[in-house]
Amino acid sequence: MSTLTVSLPRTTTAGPAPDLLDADRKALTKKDTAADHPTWCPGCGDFSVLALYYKLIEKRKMWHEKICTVAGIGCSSRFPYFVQAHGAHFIHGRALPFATGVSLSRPDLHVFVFGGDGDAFSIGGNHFTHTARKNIKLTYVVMDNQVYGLTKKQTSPTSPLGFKSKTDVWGSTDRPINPIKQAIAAGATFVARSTATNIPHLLKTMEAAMDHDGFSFIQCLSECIEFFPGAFDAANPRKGGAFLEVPADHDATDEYAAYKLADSPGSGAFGIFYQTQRATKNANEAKLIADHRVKVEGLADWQILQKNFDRMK
Ligand SMILES: Cc1ncc(C[n+]2csc(CCOP(=O)(O)OP(=O)(O)O)c2C)c(N)n1
Ligand code: SF4
Ligand SMILES: [Mg+2]
Repeated sequence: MSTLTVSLPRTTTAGPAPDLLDADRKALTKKDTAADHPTWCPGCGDFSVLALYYKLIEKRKMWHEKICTVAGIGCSSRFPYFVQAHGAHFIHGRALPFATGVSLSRPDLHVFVFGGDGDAFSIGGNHFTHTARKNIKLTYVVMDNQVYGLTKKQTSPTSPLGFKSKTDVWGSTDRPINPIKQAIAAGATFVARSTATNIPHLLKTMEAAMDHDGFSFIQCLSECIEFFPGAFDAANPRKGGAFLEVPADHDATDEYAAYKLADSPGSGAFGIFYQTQRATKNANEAKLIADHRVKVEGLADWQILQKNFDRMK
């Protein structure tokens, strides 16, 4: 079990003067948002995802005090350490409930969660389902390398059949999950796939995800060069593979069409499979609170509590 680490941004030259309007502030560059030197293996796919997060912060002019970067445990989940902004490196598989609390209590923040396939779909599988169905406003990028990297090669829920690892020395016999189908079935309102090897595609997908009002999920293929090299060569033109985009005529509002498209073999297609609008829990809760405030207007906090206790008698 890992301990919670919360990071706060250091003061930077790009920090706002108290009377400066957002429009007058200079976009944060990589220099302002990069923290510790990433400790990933040279060639790990996770480097690209981090570089694009810096880019996204700069391009979309997000400010330190408006970003929250959350992760669980794993190589990919080291992410918040490398970002100079508010964030937390939380318990294995529990990044989503932590981020849910942040998102519900601070609607003014951009909440991003990064993690691995084990973190998301094994130990954190239940939280993935419930965060999706509740439609919490946040962006979840799962850096899927189809293996447990940090703990040095165990089978993960996305490892292919026959994958040899420390937990399956003769090859995995368990059918892997399909994260896109899982997300659609759980009720996610934005479901996309991208890859760390296609920079423009991943940046575009991250932008679309952060603009979505609800739970946005990206399955981002990210190669573990150490324990599953070559896993995504079939989708990488530089390695002789083919990068297939979601067909232009795909109707992303059609849940069944999205599910069917996600059923394609191998790494499948890349792009937005499904996107719909449904009230977020953030909006539903905000309305509940506002409606209740009207009923208790003029009362002190202790009087509201007293009323509640009286009702329970
Ligand atoms: C409660 C708990 N159980 C198990 C572990 C050990 N553990 C740490 S990371 C990890 C899996 C990481 O795999 P993944 O989420 O795919 O991330 P990757 O390292 O591949 O990026 C496991 C099993 C832990 N830290 N805490
Ligand atoms: S073990 Fe794999 S996932 Fe972890 S840093 Fe190295 S290449 Fe990346
Ligand atoms: Mg992994």
